[in-house]
Amino acid sequence: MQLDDCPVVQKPTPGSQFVDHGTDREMRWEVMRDQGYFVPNELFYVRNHSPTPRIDPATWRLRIDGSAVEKPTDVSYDQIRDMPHVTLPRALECAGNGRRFFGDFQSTPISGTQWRLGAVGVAEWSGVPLRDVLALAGVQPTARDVMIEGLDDCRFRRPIPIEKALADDTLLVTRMNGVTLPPDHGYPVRLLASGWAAVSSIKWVGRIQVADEPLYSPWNTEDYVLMGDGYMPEPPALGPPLTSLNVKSAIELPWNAELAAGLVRLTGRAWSANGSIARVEFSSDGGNTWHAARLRGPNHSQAWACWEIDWDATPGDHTLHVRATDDQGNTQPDLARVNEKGYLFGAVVPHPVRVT
Ligand SMILES: Nc1nc2c(c(=O)[nH]1)N[C@H]1C(S)=C(S)[C@@H](COP(=O)(O)O)O[C@H]1N2
Ligand SMILES: [Mo]
Repeated sequence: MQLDDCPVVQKPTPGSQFVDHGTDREMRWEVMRDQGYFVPNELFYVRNHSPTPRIDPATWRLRIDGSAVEKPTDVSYDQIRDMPHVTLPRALECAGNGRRFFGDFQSTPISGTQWRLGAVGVAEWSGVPLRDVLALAGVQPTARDVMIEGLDDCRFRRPIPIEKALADDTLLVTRMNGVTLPPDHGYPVRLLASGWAAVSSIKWVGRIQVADEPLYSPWNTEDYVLMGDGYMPEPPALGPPLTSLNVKSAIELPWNAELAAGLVRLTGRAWSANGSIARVEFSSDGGNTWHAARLRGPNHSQAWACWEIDWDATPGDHTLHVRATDDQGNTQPDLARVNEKGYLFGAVVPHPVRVT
């Protein structure tokens, strides 16, 4: 097969907007500077374990089966589209976002996609609560785990506990930012597991298995589990499977940005998987003194808040630090806790700039 016939990612991802990590495309944070609250679909990061599949919605079916359904059921795209939808602003963030910094700033480099902070985005997701779709097959009270399976080549799949599957804000999504879900983001239907690492938000869903026993896949036993210092194995999983994410922030500037001396308006965003943002602080002296940034616009829980601050930039090389705190009292630490796969880098990130 020609490479052109089977691009990993279908949408254009020019180098001015994305960092190409092979199977993955990282959003360059500077592209968000003049954007509104949501990341436009064209600019949204992509994380693919195998190439974006082409799926015909006319023949697509969602298969719901397993030991805890009353009757195995096939659901069509039209059926899902006709069900009542809800729309939620939510961040989607890769668990490995920031992995590169374990090496860059903590001397513990970890293999895997070397993201800086661009494996995150906020969109307005419209979908049907998963529980309403599961109800078509009848869920028994003994249900325990729900495996969501994708139709990509690797059949990417990962189970979620029944409580998460039945939550108000766990959706089978058909629309992203007001338009039909784009192919790279899971067309025709993807899961949105609000507040959880995006690995649980399975794209191109084709099968959902509801079982009355624990379910396993490589992606909750070997990958997307926390391993190493202090994390205990949970057999057959090598460590606790990832669920919720942490609080983070980013500056809407290129890495090693070149700035003109004088008053500079710095902008960025801060986000938390566990609430809304309470405050954002800025330091240009290595964290000795911190200054409050202003929050602007919406500040939705489990999405993000835009911030800005004016900085009097003097010629030379500088390191800028931003530290976010959420309304649950979680603050970005100075160091991230190391784990073997490099997930959950939530520490304050030293962002280098040059002022001339
Ligand atoms: N079917 C399928 N779903 C998937 C993946 C995948 O490779 N295949 N990647 C997961 C991971 S690790 C992430 S971070 C998000 C990325 O979603 P996006 O590409 O829409 O940004 O999708 C998740 N869902
Ligand atoms: Mo991810």
